Amino acid sequence: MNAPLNPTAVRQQLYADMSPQHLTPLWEVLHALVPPQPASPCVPAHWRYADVRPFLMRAGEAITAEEAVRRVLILENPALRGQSAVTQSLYAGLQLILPGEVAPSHRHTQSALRFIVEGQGAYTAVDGERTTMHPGDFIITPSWTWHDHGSEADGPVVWLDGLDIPMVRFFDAGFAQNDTRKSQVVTRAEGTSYARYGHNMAPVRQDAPFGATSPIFSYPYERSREALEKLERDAPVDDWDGVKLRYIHPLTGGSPMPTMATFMQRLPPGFNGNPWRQTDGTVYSVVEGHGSVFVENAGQTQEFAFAPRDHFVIPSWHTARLRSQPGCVLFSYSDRPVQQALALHREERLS
Ligand code: 1HN
Repeated sequence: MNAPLNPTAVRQQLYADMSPQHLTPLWEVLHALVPPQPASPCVPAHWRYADVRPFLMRAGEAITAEEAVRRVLILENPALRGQSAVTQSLYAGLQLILPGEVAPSHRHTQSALRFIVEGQGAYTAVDGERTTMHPGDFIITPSWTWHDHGSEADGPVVWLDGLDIPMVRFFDAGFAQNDTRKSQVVTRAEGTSYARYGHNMAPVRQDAPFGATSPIFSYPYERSREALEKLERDAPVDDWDGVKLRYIHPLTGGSPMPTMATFMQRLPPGFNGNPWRQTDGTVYSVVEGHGSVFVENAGQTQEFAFAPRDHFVIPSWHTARLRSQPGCVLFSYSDRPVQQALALHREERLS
């Protein structure tokens, strides 16, 4: 007579026998597949500029921009090492260009944003138009547009690159090409796009030249700063965000890129914000001032005390709050437009 059947043994035998057919029982993984709420594998992380900058400068001695194609130190989420990802959907890196260097022209379907962190006088060229970089400027490279960078500055220029690389990889939808030219031929005067699209006006007979991506390549910090300062003085301050605005595609009012939303906010002096959580994991670049972000997940709270040019990431559905004694300015980006298009985005404001 056979021994009585033990259900665990029966199941283990079933799994082992069907495994060669690439079959797996759902009931063993169901809970992890549809968690009651987001359970991001990402962790909160903080990159102090004082710690990162020496490595950027060493990279500047170790390799030229041209050899590297893009001389970038990737900000990898500590829980996603090796994946070139700061969240599950987003990439972040700090790029260095030195006087006289060129980062050669290429194009890809991944969209990129540049947020200028240090130095000025470098340029990026997009579709034949150059834009000079200044700290705090937010610059766009639309999907599938030729772009190269160069520097006629007298010192190092560093910017944050934000790309949708993990998202495009997820969809297996990426294409890329190198240009035959090192630098693009300039075909339009600097500032043309901003004059056309950056003044609450638009051409009378012309469609959006980059479709879903904003035709404004560069959103100057001067303008954003001015708006936030005025609102901080003259309008109510939000208890969660301080004074916060989103950047827009001027012809649609939507996000400047189809895959990424960008924001700039000012926390007034003495700001002690309420906590919130949202499904879009968000990367921050500290523009001015000092402060702290408190990030809580599963009962654990971490504090990151930040300074200008620092970067930090708040993963999906982690509860966060911001505090600043002297006041500060923060730039941030996330995959919110994608989540909104898919009707997945959720935000909860707590008190
Ligand atoms: C890229 O093209 C740039 O153009 C920066 O500056 C970072 C990371 C991965 C793939 C392409 C750039 C990038 C990148």
